[in-house]
Amino acid sequence: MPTAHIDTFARDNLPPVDQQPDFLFELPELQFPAQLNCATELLDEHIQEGRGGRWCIRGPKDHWTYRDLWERANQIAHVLVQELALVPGNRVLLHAPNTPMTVACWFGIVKAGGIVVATMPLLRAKELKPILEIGAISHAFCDASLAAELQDAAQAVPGLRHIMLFNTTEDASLEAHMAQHSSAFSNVNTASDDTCLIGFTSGTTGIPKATMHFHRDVMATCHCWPRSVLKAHADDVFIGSPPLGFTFGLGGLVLFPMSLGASTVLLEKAGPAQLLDGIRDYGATVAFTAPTSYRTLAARGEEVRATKLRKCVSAGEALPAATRALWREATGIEMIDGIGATEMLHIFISSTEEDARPGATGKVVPGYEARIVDEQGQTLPPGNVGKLAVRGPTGCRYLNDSRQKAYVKDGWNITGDAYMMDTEGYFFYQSRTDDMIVSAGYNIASPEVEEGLMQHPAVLECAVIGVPDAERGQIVKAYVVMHPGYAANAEMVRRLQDFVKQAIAPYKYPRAIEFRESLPRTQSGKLQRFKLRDS
Ligand code: 3UK
Repeated sequence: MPTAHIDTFARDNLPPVDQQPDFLFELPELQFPAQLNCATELLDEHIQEGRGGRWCIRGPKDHWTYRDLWERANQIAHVLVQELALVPGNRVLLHAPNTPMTVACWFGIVKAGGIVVATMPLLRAKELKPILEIGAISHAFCDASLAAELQDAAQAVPGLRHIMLFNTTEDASLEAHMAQHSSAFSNVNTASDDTCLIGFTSGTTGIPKATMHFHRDVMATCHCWPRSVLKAHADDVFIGSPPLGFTFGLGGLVLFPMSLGASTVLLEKAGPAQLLDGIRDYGATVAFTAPTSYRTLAARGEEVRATKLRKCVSAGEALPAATRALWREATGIEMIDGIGATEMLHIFISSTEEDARPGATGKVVPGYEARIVDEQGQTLPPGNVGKLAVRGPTGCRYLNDSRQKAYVKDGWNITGDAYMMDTEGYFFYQSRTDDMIVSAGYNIASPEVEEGLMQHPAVLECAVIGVPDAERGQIVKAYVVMHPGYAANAEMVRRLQDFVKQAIAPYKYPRAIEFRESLPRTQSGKLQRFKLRDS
């Protein structure tokens, strides 16, 4: 296929063909042409078809139409090509909170044939440095408020030639440069299998893994889950908390609304309280956030009921049945749960509100296939717990990484999750395969114990791990954050233990319970059980 990349780094570092997953393109909407630039599809098309005057992105400071975004993205593409000597295929770091300008940079980079590497805003120099190195990043756009950490990281990375700051009044700002350029730009005619984004995996230990995604992958995610499960429309207003450096946020807050011609609300700070304010103030109808955020917001159900919110998507972590029920009772809204992964770009198992089953993530999203396999990769019959294996139009391509062989086996993506599929094709999350606790010979999945605890009114959040024990190998230990107003004492420990014994098989109860003020989480909101293990 005719690549437009002059800098062939991404293509040169793709996993060998025999280590890549199978890709499925059976659906009619997945017939991609040889040349495809996803920025043209998601942005320019709206202008050409007369929708330029519709709202596209709103935030506390800016309200932009599709045309406003298009003009700014075009100017940014000119700055990259004419002033910063970007050639197609170069990697551009995007280090900024969720703002309209961040999205303009995203599209400017993609229009110019560059590869976006978007990062979590709170990353420190120490975490940015390996990203700069692994991605061989040549350019960076950075919100001025986050410049110090990036500049610090860049000192030891000579390959990073240009850092341009925005959201500042300095003369050298990106905005000042943009003002010198035309608001029209002719998008680079990339191949549908040219890489346009590299997503770094969030939050676990060790060296970050860089996942490569093509222009066609971006469009495939827009054509699959949003159409068959989310079913939003052009008049919906999207909102949510995940950062754009996390593909959950990029899809839910930018790609999906734009693929529909809908509008999106970007909040720089999106804790539960700010999210509720945003939902109310902007009339948001579709929300994307993590299970704990819904759990906290459920306490303000009456206020949520008074808004226009109608669709609530939960992903990133397992959604406990208790949280689904709590949210429905508090707000009247049935949640849409979905499992996605950075390697897969977005959600591949999920279900609509009508098909939701408590405790199940859902069914496989049309366009994807999923099965449960044993250690040898053999398919297990329904009702058995095993490893989740998936394939579809998107899949794992680590950038020059030996861990590719662990994620992709026989063409299937092995997500690292233990799941069970029932006879109707519903998939039930058990745990991460490495979060299985083995106590006195029993397999105990951490989330199951957490779910049992969470049904107790005193428990705001909790995390369960296995800790070494001379007699049992491991015992179940729970870290619990209490709702305000409950006493964290020995009596409460006993009460919680008794409660869990009533809720699930008694042998799974937490033999140890420790109270905490908060739990360690990644910037994408995921519980870091390994940090508790090491503590
Ligand atoms: C876990 C879930 C149970 C699961 C993501 C939606 O989370 C995303 O990507 P990550 O690479 O993590 C992937 C892993 O997270 N997980 C995610 N969603 C669920 N477990 N139920 C869920 N609903 O262990 C998975 O392997 O950070 C989520 C869209 C895009 C994403 N990147």
